[in-house]
Amino acid sequence: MRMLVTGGAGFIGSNFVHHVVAHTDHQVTVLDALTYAGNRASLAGLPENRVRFVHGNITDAGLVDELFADTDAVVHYAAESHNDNSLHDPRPFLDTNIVGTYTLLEAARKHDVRLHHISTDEVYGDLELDDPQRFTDTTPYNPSSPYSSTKAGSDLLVRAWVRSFGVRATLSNCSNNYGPYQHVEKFIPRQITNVLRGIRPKLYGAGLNVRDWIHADDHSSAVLTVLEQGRIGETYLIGADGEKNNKDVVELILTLMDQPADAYDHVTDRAGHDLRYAIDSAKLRTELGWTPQYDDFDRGLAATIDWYRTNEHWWAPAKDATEAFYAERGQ
Ligand code: NAD
Ligand code: TDX
Repeated sequence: MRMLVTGGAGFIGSNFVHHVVAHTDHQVTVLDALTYAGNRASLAGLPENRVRFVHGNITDAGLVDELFADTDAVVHYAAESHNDNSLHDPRPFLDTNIVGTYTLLEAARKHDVRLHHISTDEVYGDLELDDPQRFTDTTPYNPSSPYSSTKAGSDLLVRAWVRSFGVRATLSNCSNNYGPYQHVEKFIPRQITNVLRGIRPKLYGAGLNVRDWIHADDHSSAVLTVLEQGRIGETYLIGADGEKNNKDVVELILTLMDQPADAYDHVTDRAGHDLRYAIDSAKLRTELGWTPQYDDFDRGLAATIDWYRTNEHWWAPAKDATEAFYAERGQ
C-alpha cells in the first residue's frame, strides 16, 4: 500500500512511521510543514526506499491534490496540538486543524482515497474525578479549549464528508500519549528534561487532574488496526486504561530519576483546565481485536526517561525557548 502520513515528523506521527516500517511492507510518504513541533531527526535512520519526506503544508490544495493522486490511503496526524499554545494564539489551530482537514477531505473526495483521521479524547470535554462513566463514541462533544474545539470541528467535517460525499474515512479519538520523540513543551518530557537540566518540575495547580496515558506505539498499532479493519464512517476510541493524576506522575518521574519525590513546584494553573479524561476502548478491543502491549506504566515511563537521557541532541535545541515561553506565563 502507498500511504501518506500527514504530520509524520511530529511526536505520534513519527512513532507511527517507525511502527509501519517495522511491522508492514507499506510505502510511506510523509507530508509535514516542519512547524516548531516537527523534527526531521525523528525520522532519522528509516530506510530511504520505504519512507519519502515532502516538506509542505496540508492547507496547500495544489500539493495535497498532487500527493493524493499517487496514494492508496492517508493517515492524518498533522495538527497544532498544544493546549497552552492555543490559549496564547488560537489562529494557527483554526488554519491547520480546520482548514487543513477540509483541504484533505476535498482531495480524498476527488481521488476516492481512503482516509483515517486522528483525533483526541478532549473533544468530549472532561469528567468529574468520581464519575463512573468513561468516554465512548456516543458521548456528546463538549470541548473546552481552542485546541480541542478545533479538533472537534475537524471530526465533524470528516463525518459530514463521509455522509454527504461518500468519502471512505474512519476516525479515532485517543487519550494522552507518552513515549520517544515528544516535544519538551508537553507534560512528561518537560518534567523529565527539567530534571536532566537541574530545573524543578512544574505542576499546574494542585495536580489532581487525571490523564489516561497510553504509549505512542500502542496508539500506532491501534491506528493500523482501524485503517485495515475499521468500518467506514465509524469512530473508534483508543485507550489503555492508564488513568493517573499529574501529581502522581511527576512524583513517579522524580523517584525513577533518583530525586526526592517532593522536589517540584506548583505553578499557575491552565485556564479552563480539563479535570479528567477516561477512555472506554471496548469497541476497538471487541470489534477489531486490538490490545495494547505496554500494560505497565512505570516500565514504559522508565524507558521514556532513558530515551530522553540518551537523546539530548534531539530535545536540547527546543528546551530553552520552551521554558522561556512558560516563564513569561508564570508556569
Ligand atoms: P505534534 O505537535 O508533536 O506534531 C504535529 C506535526 O504536524 C508536526 O510535525 C508539525 O510540523 C505538523 N504540522 C503542523 N501543522 C501542519 C500543517 N499545516 N501542514 C503540515 N504539517 C503540519 O502533535 P502530536 O502530539 O504528535 O499529535 C498528532 C495528532 O494526534 C494530532 O492530530 C493530535 O490532535 C492527535 N492526538 C495527540 C495526542 C497526544 O497525546 N499528543 C492524543 C490524542 C490525539
Ligand atoms: O508543565 C506542565 N505541568 C502540568 O501540570 C504541563 C506542560 C502540563 N501540565 C498538566 C496539564 C495537563 O493536565 O499535565 C497534563 C498534561 O498536559 P499536556 O502534556 O499539555 O497534555 P494535554 O493538555 O492533556 O493534551 C494532550 O493530550 C491530548 C496533547 O497535548 C493533546 O494533543 C492531546 O489531544
